[in-house]
Amino acid sequence: MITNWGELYMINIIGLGYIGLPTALMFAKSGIEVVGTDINKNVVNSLNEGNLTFEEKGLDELFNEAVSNGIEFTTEYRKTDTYIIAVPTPYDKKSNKLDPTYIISAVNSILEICEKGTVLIIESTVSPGTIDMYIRPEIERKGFVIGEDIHLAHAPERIIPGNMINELLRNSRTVGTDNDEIGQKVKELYRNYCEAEVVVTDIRSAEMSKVVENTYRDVNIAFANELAKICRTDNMDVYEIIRIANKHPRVNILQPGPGVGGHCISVDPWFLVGDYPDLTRLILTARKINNSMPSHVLGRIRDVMREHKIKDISKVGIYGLTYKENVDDTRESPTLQLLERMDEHLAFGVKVFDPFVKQRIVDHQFMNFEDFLNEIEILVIMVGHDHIKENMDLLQNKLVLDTKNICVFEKSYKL
Ligand code: SAJ
Repeated sequence: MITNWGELYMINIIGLGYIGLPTALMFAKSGIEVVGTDINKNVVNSLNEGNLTFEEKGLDELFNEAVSNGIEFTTEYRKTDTYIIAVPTPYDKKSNKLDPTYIISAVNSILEICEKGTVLIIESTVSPGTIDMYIRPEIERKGFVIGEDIHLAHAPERIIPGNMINELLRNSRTVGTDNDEIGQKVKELYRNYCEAEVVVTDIRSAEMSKVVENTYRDVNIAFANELAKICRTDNMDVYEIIRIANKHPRVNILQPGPGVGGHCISVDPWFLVGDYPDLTRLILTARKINNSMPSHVLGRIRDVMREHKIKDISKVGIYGLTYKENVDDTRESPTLQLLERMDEHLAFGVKVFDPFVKQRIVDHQFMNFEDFLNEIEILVIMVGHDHIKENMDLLQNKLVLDTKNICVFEKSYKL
């Protein structure tokens, strides 16, 4: 394939996690030569042995197609004309600021081997201004001229775990660059698999719009969670109220739940709070409301125990350890936060089960659903996996606290 910045003979994708891997597979499936690089040997070995490192609908088939198209996985960086960086961007919980260490390190490794004319695309989510503040100086310090030797682009991903492959194909995406010419070229690159609109803008707008999208969702969920608390005090049905309100053509309230987890929505708003502390009262309050939900669930567990005179916490079973349904990712999971709160209140001994989590990560975690059910009287649904929806009949003789509003029994307790 020929691109206008030269002959594209290969893309080197740096970081083979939740974003980098599916993206690498999509490019490989489209016929481009792809090398996937990750510093973690275990990840690379596992992929080379044909084993995926996380579960995702449709990923197996995509992986097989990419492998038959010759995708390579390695711990090394490769000399090529196009790099896509998809490494983690954690945030510092004290300063609420983004920690750019992994991106800087990836950029430096690329600069050691790349030639003039290289296009360097950052897909990792970054706070607005990160590329100006950390990435440009790093490139210039090494003697490269941006816009001549290195072309920079920010193309934040938008895919949602659980529906990644479909969204890679069909979600519109954003490409931020310094000039429209490179923007159009990067757009053409993504057109190899992306069927939707690709909007070209400047780098700062691309950075900001990505963070804004996730912050918008966090604020909307916080509104739903606040409504859930209001409705609880006066025994109103929050789900019915949201359902009716959403019939209004200009209202679209999301669903309340046990908290907001994952590495995106529960993290990105903090970037704005960290960088604009005096201007983010709404965003900070939303974060606090969502973070308060595991404690609200704990209060509801106590209500159910009190009503049924159950004193022994080991009769309580928590269903779901992942941050949301039908994924195996437990990062920032509301259940882990709930278990922490329980520990703080000396409520040890609660039982836990999640069909997606195959390793033991907490105390009293069961690997078999029926054994788990046999031990408990109160079941707390924290995650709405299809598995629990398909096994509702096994819950008939349990007290169910359903924080996801999926349980069909009339007697179930809600948030
Ligand atoms: N949640 C609710 N109520 C809702 C929806 C979600 O409580 O109505 C909770 C979920 O249970 C979960 C958390 O919010 O704990 C986040 O889940 P999610 O499904 O809303 O989003 P993520 O974090 O899996 O993916 C988000 C997506 N962003 C938006 O929808 C704006 C995705 O498109 C992004 O690509 C992704 O973040 C990312 O990587 O930034």
